Amino acid sequence: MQTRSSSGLTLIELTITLGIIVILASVLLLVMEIPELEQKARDNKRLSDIATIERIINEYANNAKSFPGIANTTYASNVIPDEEEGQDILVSGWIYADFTLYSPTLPIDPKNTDNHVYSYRHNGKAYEINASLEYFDNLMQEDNGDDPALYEVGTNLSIL
Ligand SMILES: [Ca+2]
Repeated sequence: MQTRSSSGLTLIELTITLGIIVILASVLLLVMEIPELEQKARDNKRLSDIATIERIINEYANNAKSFPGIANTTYASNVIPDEEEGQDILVSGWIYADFTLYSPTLPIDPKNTDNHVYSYRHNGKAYEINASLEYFDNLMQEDNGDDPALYEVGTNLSIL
């Protein structure tokens, strides 16, 4: 016959109860971390996309001897530019240029809303690309750009 402890629980029952509490606590912690993990994942994609866009712009500029897009025009990844009349070029993404030699697509922000877009502008001499990060605030503050709320890369970070 099994003897009961003074509290009414056997050691096995106590162990199982503690085990269940530990599992529930772990699941709760994991669920609480999911939004943060998703923000991190989107930011990692943004950092990789911006590096890709920078590569495409540099390859285009090296070949064409001019930066892609119309000078002093801001392009955003949530707006596809119209192919303008009289200009017979294939617009292959959100920057008004033909990138087919350099990339099949031009990356867009994983959210691609007004608050989270990639943007690009050049002035004929230099260019800047921006992204809005959700998690890595330090990268936006330490990129030497003029806006601490944007992740800025390029050859002149005061164009945008
Ligand atoms: Ca800037």
